[in-house]
Amino acid sequence: MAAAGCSDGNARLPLSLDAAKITSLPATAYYLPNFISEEEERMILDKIATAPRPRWKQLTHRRLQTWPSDLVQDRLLDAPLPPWLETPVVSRLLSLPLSDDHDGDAVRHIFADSPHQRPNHVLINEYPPGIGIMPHKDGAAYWPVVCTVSLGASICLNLYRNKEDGALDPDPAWRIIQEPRSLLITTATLYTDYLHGISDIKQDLDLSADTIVNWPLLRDPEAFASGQSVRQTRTSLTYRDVLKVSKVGNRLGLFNKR
Ligand SMILES: O=C(O)CCC(=O)C(=O)O
Repeated sequence: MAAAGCSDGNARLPLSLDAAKITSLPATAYYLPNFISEEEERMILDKIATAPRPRWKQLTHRRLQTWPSDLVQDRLLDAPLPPWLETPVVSRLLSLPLSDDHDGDAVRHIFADSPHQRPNHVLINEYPPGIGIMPHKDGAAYWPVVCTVSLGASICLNLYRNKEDGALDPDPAWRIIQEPRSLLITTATLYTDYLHGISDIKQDLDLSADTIVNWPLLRDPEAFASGQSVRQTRTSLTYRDVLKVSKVGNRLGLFNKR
């Protein structure tokens, strides 16, 4: 992957997202293995760990934080993200051109066409070994671009499709390895037509260039050469643009569309 000059420790950004495209998928997705540095990863994990306890929502096997807040009827109450979720991730996302040929024009980034031209919401999911997330779609609350930064450990994300009768095909159509410090961007029909999920297993298996669509883009494919990867706790940040945002002043009068 062509790397632009980047002075952020061991983060390495391509010149544009073109170079990071996962070419064997039916719609646009990008994988950037070195999106943040180890130091940035440590800083973000530390902020997550020291967030006030009520920030955590405990599910049966997994816990999550929602920033700046939960959605209410698919609406977000207008509030900034905390600085540690803005920098470096959002600033870096907005600095990355979609394509090499922008010819001196303003950089068109991945959120250029979204309502707020930037992500305004972050879900933080923590996955202990053996725990995943059921196949699902993210629904109508968001612009159909999801930017996922992985922290702490690798995990395999599965993309699923429905069969002709509408039932979920339990065999993943595609599998994507997400290494720590990587960025995965999924868009378009990958958002609207396909489901995504993570298996509840302690080891990801059958990993190879034939089974993993982003194999050519991995930072360290050698780490998966045995075909197996033992899970450790992995934390993900998913950045999205919530379509409907309400101003605080309209909280009770619900809701001023922006
Ligand atoms: O942790 C991930 O990579 C996936 C998270 C996810 O599926 C979601 O937030 O909807």
